[in-house]
Amino acid sequence: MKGLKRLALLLATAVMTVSAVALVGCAEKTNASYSTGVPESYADKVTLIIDDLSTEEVDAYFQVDYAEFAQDATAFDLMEKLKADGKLCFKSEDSSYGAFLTAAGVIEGGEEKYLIEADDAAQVFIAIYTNVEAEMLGPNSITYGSETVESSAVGISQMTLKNGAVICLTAESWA
Ligand SMILES: [Ca+2]
Repeated sequence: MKGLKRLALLLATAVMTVSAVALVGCAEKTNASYSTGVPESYADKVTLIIDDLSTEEVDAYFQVDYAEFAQDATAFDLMEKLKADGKLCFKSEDSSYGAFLTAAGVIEGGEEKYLIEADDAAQVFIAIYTNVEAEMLGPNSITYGSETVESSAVGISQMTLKNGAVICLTAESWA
């Protein structure tokens, strides 16, 4: 009887050890806070894309359920949520028309990794695109799978969201 109890205890310890290893393995797999390429679907989601246009693929995208946002939520609320969730990093300055983005990137291995950055000396700024009709300005557009985004007519703090919204950030030169 005593022997059996000890065996049961040993087994339980072994199972716990295996579980702990499995959890660590899982955490490592989901370490990336973002995806690359074009999303399979935009339905019922709000998508934020960061695309360095000098590389062919979409460098990072994030998707959040549309249901998580209030009706009057802005694209900046989306960015703040992703930042609070430890997935996105960005730099912004306050301006008279709300936040002015100067850099955006991902969190990788707990570190901030900026993918696009504004650079006044090089005349590079963060350009913002959207597929929300109210703010689509054109004529610049980029197509990501089934969705086409156009230059936003307003700043990130004034941009609205919708079910299936795609907000895209790139770095572009005004020169
Ligand atoms: Ca790219």
